[in-house]
Amino acid sequence: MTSVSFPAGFRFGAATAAYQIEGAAAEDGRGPSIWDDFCRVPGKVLNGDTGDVAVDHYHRYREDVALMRDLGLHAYRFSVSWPRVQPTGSGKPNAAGLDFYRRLADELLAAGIEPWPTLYHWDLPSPLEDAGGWPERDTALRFAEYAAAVHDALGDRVRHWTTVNEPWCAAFLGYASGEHAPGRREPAAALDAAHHLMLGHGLAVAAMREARPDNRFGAAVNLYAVSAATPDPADLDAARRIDGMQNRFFLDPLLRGRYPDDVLDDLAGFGFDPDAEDMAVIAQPLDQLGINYYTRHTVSGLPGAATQAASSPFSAHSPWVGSADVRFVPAGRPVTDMGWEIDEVGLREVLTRVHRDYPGVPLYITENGAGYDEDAGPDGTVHDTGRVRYIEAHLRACRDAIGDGVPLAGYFVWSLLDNFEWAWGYSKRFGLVRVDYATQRRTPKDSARWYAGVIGRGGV
Ligand code: IFM
Repeated sequence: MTSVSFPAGFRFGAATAAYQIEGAAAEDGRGPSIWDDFCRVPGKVLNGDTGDVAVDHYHRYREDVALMRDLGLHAYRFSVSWPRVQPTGSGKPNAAGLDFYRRLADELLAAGIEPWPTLYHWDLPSPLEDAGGWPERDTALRFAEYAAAVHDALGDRVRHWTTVNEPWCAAFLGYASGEHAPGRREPAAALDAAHHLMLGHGLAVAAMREARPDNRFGAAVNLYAVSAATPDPADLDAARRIDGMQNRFFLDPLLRGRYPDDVLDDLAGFGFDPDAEDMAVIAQPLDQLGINYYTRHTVSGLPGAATQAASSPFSAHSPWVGSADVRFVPAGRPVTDMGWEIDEVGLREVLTRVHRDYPGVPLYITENGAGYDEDAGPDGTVHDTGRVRYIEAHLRACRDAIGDGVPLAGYFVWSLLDNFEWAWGYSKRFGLVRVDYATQRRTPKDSARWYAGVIGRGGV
């Protein structure tokens, strides 16, 4: 294979999220979140796992930053736990919570690593869910206040801000299929949740930008390549619908200030009637758009089509509001342990499509990586060739997209560390670094050493 280099200034990083790694669930004033509650409902998370301890990053963040420095990471994407900063979801911030993120940011900066916080990676404070959660407009207002408080504390040392992570998951897995917290199965409420997540994003960007116009603001959306299983009109329409709900339902409001007409037509009957005045708020100019990419959806609208294995252990209900009858069809590519087909061509496709249809925004891959449950040797080493192959192929696709003219400025591996994989508990491992959950011992996998080489050379 030929070697490829990335342009000077391209940022290589790795990503995590608070509930998945921090632990310390009841320390220093942290309040409960919907994930703390959800994990306690029997049958919601595999093996009854919880994020109570996770990988204890709250206490081991110095060791983890040292690992990042050894890898040569340019940037580290982490999320801020809302209930650590505002234990009840509103009101005066908890000083101990803000202090943790200040210490983390300072440790990163001292190691020469840029901190990239995300303000919402799914851990809504429980009292806000008790008041109705994301389907309630007030949650968006509370989110903007919380964002402003974190930004006020860290805006002097943190330049790149991501508001919400994967609003599709938060809205549709959380409120339509119920596979994720808070576990509700109310399709119409899920649509309102999605709208309010984007409204919260817009309000937060406006507030933070007013305080520090020189900071950079964006959101992170999970985008998929979408293909029709066959040229049959029913399959082509299924692809339009899934692309509509997964990709355009978020990209159009964020970058064009409106929902796609065909998607609104598909949703007739769900009472989705977003406030027209919200659209300009949602469409704040973005300094960066984060794209999380893992796989392609191949879909069919034909009743007899084969269906792919479920992507969550508890996915009996559909997250596809308005398209529950669409089938997800195996296309025969190799899969990771998540059952997700490996398709790096889809990443190039997504990047060139976003650049073509929504031009002018610097793009970052804010997540990409592979879940494999590899065996560790007695010394903790893991020869994770599958992960190396996955990341290398996707990095090459990124470089191809840059060659196509896409303004892609950075790439973050998901994830730095093995961690709590939501409904799958600790059964799926995405880390560059192996964590022995019994001892919390960290051991860089082969992929970590390989990625360090990529960063050192500026290419693969
Ligand atoms: O672990 C998750 C992350 O929290 C959000 N994006 C996808 C990852 C892998 O499922």
